[in-house]
Amino acid sequence: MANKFKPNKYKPLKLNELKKFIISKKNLKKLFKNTLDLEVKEVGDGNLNLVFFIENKYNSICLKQPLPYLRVLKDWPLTLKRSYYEYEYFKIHSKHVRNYFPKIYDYDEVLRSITMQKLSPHIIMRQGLIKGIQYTSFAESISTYLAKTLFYTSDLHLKAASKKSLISKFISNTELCKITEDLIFTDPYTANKNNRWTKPYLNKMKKKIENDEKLKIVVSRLKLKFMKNTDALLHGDLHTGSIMVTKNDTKVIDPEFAFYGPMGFDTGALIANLLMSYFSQAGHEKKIGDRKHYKKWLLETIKTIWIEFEKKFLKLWQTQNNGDAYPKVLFNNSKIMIAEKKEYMQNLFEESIMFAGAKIIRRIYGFAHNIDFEWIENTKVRANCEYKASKLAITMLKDTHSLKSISDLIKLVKKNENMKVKL
Ligand code: SR1
Ligand code: MG
Repeated sequence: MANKFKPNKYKPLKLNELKKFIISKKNLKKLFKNTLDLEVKEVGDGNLNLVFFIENKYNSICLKQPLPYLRVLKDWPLTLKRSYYEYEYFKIHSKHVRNYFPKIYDYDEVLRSITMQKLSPHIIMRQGLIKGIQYTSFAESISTYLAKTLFYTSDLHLKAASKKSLISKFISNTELCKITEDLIFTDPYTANKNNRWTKPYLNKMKKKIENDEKLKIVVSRLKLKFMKNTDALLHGDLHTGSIMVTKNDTKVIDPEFAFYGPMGFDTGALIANLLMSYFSQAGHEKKIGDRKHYKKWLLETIKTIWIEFEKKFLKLWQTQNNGDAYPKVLFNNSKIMIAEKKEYMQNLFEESIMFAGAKIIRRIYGFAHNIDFEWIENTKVRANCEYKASKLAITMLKDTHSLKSISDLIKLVKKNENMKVKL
């Protein structure tokens, strides 16, 4: 049986071929002392890929394989090359944030599969948040992750030629970027057939969004930013379903949307998803008010993430500023440079807030929704939560300048949570 399984062209792996695949690859076979008792199962429940677990008593690994279409919508074709971008993202950022990734064991260029450590006892963060679990080390970890991944791949750290060569590696991830361009920045603002929302309660709000010309201009400017900015190598889909956690460990997964883009898109994705978790809590309470402390923790977490991210990013800028942007030869921590850095972070904050707003709208009125809201069975309660989140998102997009700091955002979040909603 050994080494017989060497396909020379792509095909989706079947459960009964997995063992043969593992055994055919030395680097994978050696992970298990004995391959006779390998157990395999398919566990994928995301929108895009096949995911398998392969284990015995010595080890457990996870194999992710793209399909040439969306797993959840088979008539939507999608490039297989997305796993290459995922693998490259892991490889490039491993230099600085290896601890925040699962161990990667193999990339198969034919089957396009990535085989990695099976994370255990980690769970998908979104599910933990729905259960009301506090992840007290998360803010510390993810702020480091964001500061390092964004800073080290930016012009502040890299020489222009190195950065351009990285850009060229990811420049063709156009199909995945197009999903984002359509699903986040266009479809929710129009009457697209893929959209859905909690009917009938949010019908009026959906119409309002479609008819709001200012909102559509703001979102279109944001889309342009997404398409043309090349600040740093982004994860591209950094929501709480792309993060696995235990109480004291954080791992980032699923970077197949990776591309060079505006930094605020990654920071914004995270903020948006924590905010949606916050607004969904009322729908997961067993009795009124029993998530009060949890909600407080969520807001503190959002605040700490931003404050720590800013601190860590600025520290890197001070100590690792080897890039061609703001060359050291011109500035030596001068007053004007300190002011410039402050302005840079302020712009990044506002950009993050705006991307976060767009991310919230897409998950309530677009194609792909979040289980934070979806798992609230009572549709009126769900719509109530979603309405408050939408109102916040619209302010974040249209009135960004009124939010000068993360504390301003938190204040507004609390105000929206307490608003009386008539649906
Ligand atoms: C068509 S794929 C829908 C969404 O799933 C991924 O997680 C991305 O967020 C994408 O937009
Ligand atoms: Mg994903």
